[in-house]
Amino acid sequence: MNFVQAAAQLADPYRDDRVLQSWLARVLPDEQRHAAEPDFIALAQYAQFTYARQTGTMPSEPTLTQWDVWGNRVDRIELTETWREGPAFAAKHGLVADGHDRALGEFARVQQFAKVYLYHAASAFYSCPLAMTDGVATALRDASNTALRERVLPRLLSRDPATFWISGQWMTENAGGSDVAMSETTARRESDGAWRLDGRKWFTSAINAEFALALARPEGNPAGADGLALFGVETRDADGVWNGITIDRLKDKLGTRELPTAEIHLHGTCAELVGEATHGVRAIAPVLQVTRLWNAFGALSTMQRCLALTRDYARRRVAFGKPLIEQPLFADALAGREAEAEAAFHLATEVALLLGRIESGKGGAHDAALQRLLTPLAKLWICKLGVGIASETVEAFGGIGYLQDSGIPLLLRDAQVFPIWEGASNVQALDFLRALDRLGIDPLLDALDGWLEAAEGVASEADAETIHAAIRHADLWLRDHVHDTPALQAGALRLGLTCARSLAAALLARHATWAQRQRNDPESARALRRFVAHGLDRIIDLDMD
Ligand code: MFK
Repeated sequence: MNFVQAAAQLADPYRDDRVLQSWLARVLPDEQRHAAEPDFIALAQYAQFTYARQTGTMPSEPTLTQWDVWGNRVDRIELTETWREGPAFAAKHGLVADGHDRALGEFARVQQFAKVYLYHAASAFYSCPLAMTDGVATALRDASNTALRERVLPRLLSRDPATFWISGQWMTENAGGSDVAMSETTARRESDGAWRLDGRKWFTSAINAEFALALARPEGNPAGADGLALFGVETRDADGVWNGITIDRLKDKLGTRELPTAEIHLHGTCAELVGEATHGVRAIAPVLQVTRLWNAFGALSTMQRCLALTRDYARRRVAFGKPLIEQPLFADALAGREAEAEAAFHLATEVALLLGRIESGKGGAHDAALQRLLTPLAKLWICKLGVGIASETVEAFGGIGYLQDSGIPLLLRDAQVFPIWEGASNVQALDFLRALDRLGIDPLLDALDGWLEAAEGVASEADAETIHAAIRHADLWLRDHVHDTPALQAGALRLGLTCARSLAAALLARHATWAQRQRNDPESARALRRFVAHGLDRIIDLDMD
């Protein structure tokens, strides 16, 4: 009888996730956690259900039918099963609504992002339009076009599948993925005051959205970012007829293949100004602040899935006389990845906590500065880490991990979008410089000191000193290069990675101290030691003369 390897099973992503459980116990008040728990459990069950459903099969993909049999242009999209389930599931479990629910107070974002973390890996990237919907809702909250706001916002925040809308964000054009100021789409005002958009949008996700925010340049406005304006577009009328939109094709992507990302043309598309007829990039920035945090949580969710599957497989797979998990080298490498993911978790969750504090009115200027500085750091480091861990997961599964129907390659192909989606890592690094220019590094230094103070007694003095030394180096490097823009920009990624890792280490140290003292749990402290040993400082002083 030939040997057949038992397949890896997915452990309960809620109950069996030590890192999530420990963080929720520290941060979310008991009463609120109790109220949210049925949703957390339902999300975890859905993750296990979809994992079992997809095992051994290749996921289906959306299809575009441009013409009907009579020759009418219809541009009809057929969605996959998980995507058809998406709207009802997301609305019912408040994946967008929670973040904006004032009744949840300062922990609205904590609760929401705990759900995002549980849902993303199960969602076949339905999390993408939810991220956009959340970002667009955030931008619309302050829109001066009250009629638009009052019509659209309740739909984006609806918990009722019958009224829930998802939104897209149409920024990217052929000329500008990163350099959005190059956008070519134009906006003209009709004699009756209505706005019409003409142009081509090059990466619209998801094209089945009912609403979108789009950048376009009103006729007569100057070139550059300030000459763009932000418009709201309802994509179809009540009969499902497209609003002057034709879908040229669906993108043939490396991953995220269940997500219908389209190239479209706008032909006199009816649109409404969100606010003023200029400064569209400034107006869309709040969308980016939110969607970039979703990116980080998507990467965390992917890492959690990768690590959970690897752990399970390593218990089942025997090689050289014992399970892989008992092989010192395998166990060491896995613990290293877990430590990285745990530190990343505490960075992203701190941003979610800060966002909720600010939006609920509980956070002050220091929180706002910290949230602005940490968001690009979380996006750039955690999204890159997600690719690394997904790649290591393929390797951990060996030959099976390289086979499509194991489902493991999908994790890697999907993860590769994180460092690209909503601004590549270089854009994040430069955005970090933009934020530093306005706010300085002091909010980060002060926060790090506070977190390490809270960690005294559990984080070793040597680890605390390594963390301090890395951030001091970042501070000194910044001062040395402050008047040398090319050098500053050339080193921005290294600076960003150094700051992200140091701050994450300090946050992990703070949490490890709480876990040790309140739960007698030494695991986070062990993770901290490993994480610090991997090295925090990524700045290399290069003499570029
Ligand atoms: C899920 C899978 C999806 C399917 C596959 C997807 C594949 C990828 C598809 C894509 O195309 S993803 C790429 C999406 N594109 C981006 O994320 C944009 C990347 N570029 C940037 O983020 C630039 O930094 C940005 C366009 C936002 C600004 O660059 P500019 O043109 O140099 O503008 P500028 O003058 O620096 O900033 C304009 C204003 O916005 C300033 O405010 P003021 O007018 O008050 O001075 C900035 O402070 C503000 N701003 C910019 N970034 C901000 C911000 N404010 C807050 N937070 C930020 N992050």
